[in-house]
Amino acid sequence: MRVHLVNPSDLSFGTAVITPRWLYVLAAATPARFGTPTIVDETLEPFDTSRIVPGDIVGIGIHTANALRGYAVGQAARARGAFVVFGGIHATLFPNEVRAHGAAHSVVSGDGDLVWPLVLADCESGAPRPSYDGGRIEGEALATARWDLLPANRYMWGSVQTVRGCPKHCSFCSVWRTDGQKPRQRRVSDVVREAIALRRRGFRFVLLADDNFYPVTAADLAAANRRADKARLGELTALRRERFELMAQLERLPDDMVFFTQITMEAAEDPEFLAAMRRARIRGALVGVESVTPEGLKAVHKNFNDAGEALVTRLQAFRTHGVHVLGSFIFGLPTDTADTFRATADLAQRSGISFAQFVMLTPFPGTVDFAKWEQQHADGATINGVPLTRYWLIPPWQRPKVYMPHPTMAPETIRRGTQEVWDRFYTVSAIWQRARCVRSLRSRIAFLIISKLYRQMYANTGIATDSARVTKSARRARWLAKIARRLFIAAPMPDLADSLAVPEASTRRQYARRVVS
Ligand code: B12
Ligand code: SF4
Repeated sequence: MRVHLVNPSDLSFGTAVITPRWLYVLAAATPARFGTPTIVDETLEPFDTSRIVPGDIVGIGIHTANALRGYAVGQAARARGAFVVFGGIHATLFPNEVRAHGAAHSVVSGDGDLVWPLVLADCESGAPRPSYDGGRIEGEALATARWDLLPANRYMWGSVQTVRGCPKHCSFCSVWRTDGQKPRQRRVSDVVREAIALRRRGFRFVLLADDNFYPVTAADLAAANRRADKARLGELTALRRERFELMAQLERLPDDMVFFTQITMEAAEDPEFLAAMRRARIRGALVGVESVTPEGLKAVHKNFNDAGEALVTRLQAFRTHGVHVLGSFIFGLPTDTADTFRATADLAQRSGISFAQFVMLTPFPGTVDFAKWEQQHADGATINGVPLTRYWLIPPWQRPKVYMPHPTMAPETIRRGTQEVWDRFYTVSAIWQRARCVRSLRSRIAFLIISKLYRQMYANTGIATDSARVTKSARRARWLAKIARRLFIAAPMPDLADSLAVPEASTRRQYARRVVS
């Protein structure tokens, strides 16, 4: 009885940028008696189902974008006599669909870390249950990934989660609903131990795969401080203190290590936090800018962001503190007009951000936007018999690119406008100008290659929908990735000591003297 863990993907590049974390977390949660799981990341190569023998267990993790491929894997695995178990955000949201389309014996909702051994034991005894609730477990219980199972020379960046959950409630995002609004921070020493394990294998770059690295803002603390009951203030201060503790420990790691995270723009108002990020070598952060206008921000329930010139100032604050910003912008908001594309491109260019992504508003299940959109389409519009409200079940090449009806713009106008902004932001001359943020010629060339790779892999605006274009685009991305890998991977440090992960209490005291006010 072998355990296979499969990360589904329609496209396989042979190489990938970031390690899919859930595979290595579930591998860690697999009890030793089941042997070492076979890990299959289809972004590298397709799953060879002939390796399955009857009685094996196939665990498949899906989000909305790869659900359909996951279902095909599930059906193939069941046909070969395996127990098929699904988990991940999409399985959590649509367990019945997963059973119907993915041939699942079992669907696990929520966090898999603690429930996975139980699922395996039930499969072993031949009686898996249809559903398991993994719940939202505390930060300390989140498993430490098994990086010893990583294949050599395939990925460029490791991924380590430091906190799960986000207190905000953006209308286009499902995280606060699935992972919850309470930040669940992992033990600092667990996080650092993972970073050490990755550096031992030559990984210098690590994505802190968090929902929001800055869950307690300066404004939250000030508001809690105004309350007569100081209990909340105590809780928030402790959470903040742990963030600083973590950053103080990251600072002690080999100084060629670089981290990247996701954060809200509010961190720009917190120079103490930004300074700690810089010391910890958190050199980059994805910041959800979303819209450059106040109306747009209101539409996505993101009033805590700034617009216009105040936005430029906030974004520049990151840069001043040595944190490169990957700005994330959304097009197709009801308040957008034909001018929004140009205004956004201009602002992105002059705000000092290093990278940007421009996504088209997509109703992801589990979000406020999805619920509204689903109601609007309750009339039953279909594509090849599949309801539009279940668009992820439509094969990718037939899927529309824009779903949300816009009051003034046609879908093609939004798609084309978005594509043009990507093209404009990533011309060689624009990238070269931005590359001045790094010093040496080598670093500037690296910046150019990374920018082009990013553009190639993530500008998913629908232009590359026919298979010839997809193949060409994949070939180019693979070629760029080969060059980029050399920039990211360093000589392994097998002797790096675990003792770099200092037990929390000691740093907490040092830190308390130094930082928290
Ligand atoms: C890191 C990340 C990325 C990285 C992924 C890198 C990589 N190779 O993994 C990058 C930046 C590339 C990325 C891209 C995108 N992402 Co993303 N990403 C994340 C993020 C922040 C963390 C994911 C992670 O590693 N979590 C840590 C692991 C351990 O947690 P987990 O995956 O949830 O797994 C746990 C459980 O779900 C469960 N589980 C998972 N699988 C399985 C399987 C089995 C069998 C079992 C039992 C349990 C189980 O157990 C695990 C351990 O507890 C999540 C936010 C989030 N909260 O998930 C968004 C998130 C997954 N991304 C999202 C989106 C929308 C995207 C993009 C579409 C964005 C875009 N517009 O381009 C693209 C899609 C790329 C693609 N085509 O696949 C959405 C997905 C929404 C949805 N309904 O599907 C999320 C939830 C963020 C959000 N704001 O809503 N992303
Ligand atoms: S978009 Fe970011 S800030 Fe908003 S709820 Fe999601 S994770 Fe939190």
